[in-house]
Amino acid sequence: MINKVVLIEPKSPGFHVFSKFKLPRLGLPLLGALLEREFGVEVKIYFQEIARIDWGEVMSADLVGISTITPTAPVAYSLLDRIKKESEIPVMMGGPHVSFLADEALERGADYVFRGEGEEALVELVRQLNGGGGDLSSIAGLSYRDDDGFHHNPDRGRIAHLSSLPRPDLTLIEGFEKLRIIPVMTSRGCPYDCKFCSVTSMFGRRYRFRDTDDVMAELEELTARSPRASVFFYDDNFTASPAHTKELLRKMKEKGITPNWHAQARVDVVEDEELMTLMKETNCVNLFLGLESINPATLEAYRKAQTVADIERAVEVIHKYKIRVHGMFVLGSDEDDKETIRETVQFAKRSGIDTVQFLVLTPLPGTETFDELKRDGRIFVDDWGKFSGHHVVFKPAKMSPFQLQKWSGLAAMRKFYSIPQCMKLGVSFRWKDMAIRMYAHRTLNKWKASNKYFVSELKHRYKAERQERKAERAHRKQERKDREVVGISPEGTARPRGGVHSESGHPTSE
Ligand code: B12
Ligand code: SF4
Repeated sequence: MINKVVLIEPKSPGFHVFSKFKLPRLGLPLLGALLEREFGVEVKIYFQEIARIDWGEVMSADLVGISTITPTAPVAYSLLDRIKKESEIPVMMGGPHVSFLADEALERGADYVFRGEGEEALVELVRQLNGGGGDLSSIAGLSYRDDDGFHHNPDRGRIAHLSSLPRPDLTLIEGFEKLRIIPVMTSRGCPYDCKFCSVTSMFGRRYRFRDTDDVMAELEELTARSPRASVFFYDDNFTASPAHTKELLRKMKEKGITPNWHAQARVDVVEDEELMTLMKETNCVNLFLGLESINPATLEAYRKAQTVADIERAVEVIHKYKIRVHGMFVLGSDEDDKETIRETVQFAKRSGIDTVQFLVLTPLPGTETFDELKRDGRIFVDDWGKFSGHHVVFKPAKMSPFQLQKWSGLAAMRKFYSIPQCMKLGVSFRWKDMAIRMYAHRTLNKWKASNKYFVSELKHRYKAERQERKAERAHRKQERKDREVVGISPEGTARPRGGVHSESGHPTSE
């Protein structure tokens, strides 16, 4: 009988620019609320970023669940190892990493892996574990192990009515009072299809939203409990249905529930003036925009469905409404080189974007980018902890991994968050912006210090590959000369002199 369930969201492996803001994903608080509602079980959630795991609690649970995204997978597996070594408690895993790599999680020792949305499958599993009858093979979306090996049941359809679910219960998280930003999610899915993003394979392209009254009830409750906290709408594209978003914002305005709020949106948000006005009136402080690049070929390669002109206009219009812009860029497409990266960084500095995130293109399981780079043998790092958007883990087309690391990601952010840039803001009395940039500057220094080894490895590899190429060129030149001397044409059948193939595929010099 399942009486107690412990759920864990593992810690990030390193620093990122917004490490300071502790934000849990909503999956576990939602699943916890559901388990309480359906089975009346005791649920405890550990979000490792804000609370240490109490191992006494874990070891006294009847079922443990671990949620993981790709960069947190190594920590997730080490937690799994410990539970498996010290107990016989069944462990289940879920989240966007294991959803696409269920075999990996089963091999590491997980008993159950939930692929995709976990709510309905979890209820079915607990019902069976409680002796409710049925067979594990009937639970769609579940992968599991038994004496016959690993089993992957067929995929499960996505939840049609999000408002049939309970509201995520943040109070189940140990130390929830420390959360200064409250997450709320009003929808799932995204109608777009960006090549590097796993949202659509996880939550679908059909945009599903919760009933507005359901969201309002949640906002009312959360803002009453934490009147000074701001709200972060986690929706991947908060304004994908402008009519629906406006309905919610009108209700917030009518009821006077207008905490400071932040959301993720696309550049097309500025096409609707009424929407922009309502956003401002309800206290939208910050919009997180997936700008990605100002290289048109890269935007096309990512299938971003936006132009550089759209980006410029969006930043200008949003600023007119006195809303801040957090620009998120992804550098390193097969169309990017040193120049396009430099131009993108220059654009960010020039355009007046308030804060930025320059991520390195990262092949995340479940994306076309991952499938393509893996198929072509271009992924050369196997530590999932490095798949954080801050490390180069694949071979770019127009530069070496070291060059991409050097020019983009944190290096690009260091330019944006440089001391002179901070001083500039200070001189124009933009104290808040200055403080954020100073903080980001310090975090970047910490990142640099803790990733010295990774970067120097890339550098040595780059040097070695450059030397190999140089030697190869010299070797070819010599070969041409030799042919000329003995009178063989370049197309002739001279004995090949290729050396041992290096990992990069370039023959090494003999
Ligand atoms: C909010 C958010 C953030 C926040 C907080 C993140 C955090 N705590 O990790 C911030 C802004 C800090 C952030 C940062 C990053 N994020 Co983010 N983020 C999100 C976002 C928009 C919402 C998360 C959420 O609450 N989802 C809603 C809940 C309901 O879904 P869920 O938690 O996945 O749970 C469901 C299922 O997965 C499953 N499930 C999950 N766990 C479990 C466990 C069990 C036991 C069971 C049964 C089921 C189950 O059931 C749940 C209910 O259906 C998602 C996109 C998305 N739509 O999910 C991206 C997303 C999670 N982020 C992503 C990425 C890549 C990042 C960054 C690496 C990017 C970066 N460098 O900035 C960082 C890494 C942060 C870190 N922890 O190391 C990717 C992860 C993909 C992957 N394979 O790793 C996502 C999916 C977006 C994408 N583009 O693909 N992120
Ligand atoms: S990157 Fe944003 S717009 Fe593109 S598919 Fe993902 S969530 Fe949608």
